[in-house]
Amino acid sequence: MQFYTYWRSLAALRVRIALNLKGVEVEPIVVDLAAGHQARPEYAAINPQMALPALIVDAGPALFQSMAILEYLDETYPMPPLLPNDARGRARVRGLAQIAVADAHPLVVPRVRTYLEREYGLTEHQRTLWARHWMGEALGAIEGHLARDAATGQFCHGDTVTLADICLASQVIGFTFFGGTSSIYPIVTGIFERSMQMDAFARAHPRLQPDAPKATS
Ligand SMILES: N[C@@H](CCC(=O)N[C@@H](CS)C(=O)NCC(=O)O)C(=O)O
Repeated sequence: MQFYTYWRSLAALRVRIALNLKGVEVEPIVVDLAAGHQARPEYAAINPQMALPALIVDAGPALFQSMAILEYLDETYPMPPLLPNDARGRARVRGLAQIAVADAHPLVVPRVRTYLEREYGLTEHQRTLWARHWMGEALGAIEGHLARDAATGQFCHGDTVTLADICLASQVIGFTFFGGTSSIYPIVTGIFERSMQMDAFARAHPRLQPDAPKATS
């Protein structure tokens, strides 16, 4: 399987965590989003949306959209399961995940930040405030749902990892990219820290990817 990825991509991060949890080996192919390489014809031919991630299975066409890829992986590599076995539980897990993936993340992707700059002249600082605002709103909403529901356990839904924890991790890490501090969301923070103690999450961290810029002291 070829996995089109970039260190800073939150959507690719979600898939990386799932691949690690399932023990699935892939061949990573880096598409440099900062350099705009997602718009190159060779990548547009793989994913006409010109967004990461994409996963080529059995010679393609590529799978696209991180949630669709996560569910594909869960169906084809059932252990460990990433969705509860009851309909209500699955609806809750998907609901929590979608607050991050469907509501917040789309507002902060490079093409939206570029549009805000090009069409409205927003400075980098203003674009960062925009992104931090929407990422924080989502974390606040997730915190509210986690706080009020007895189904919350060591993780978002009970005591085992689900899709919701994967999306929560990408949301928290993304928030920090824009200068946010997630400690004001204590339940979210507890679940994030427990998740990051797991090897599958820790290894997937953007800063640990081979294409990430080297840390400067
Ligand atoms: N909803 C999509 C988001 C895909 C997406 O926008 N990915 C970002 C990186 S996290 C991207 O490649 N953006 C390219 C751009 O905005 O130009 C998913 O979850 O896969």
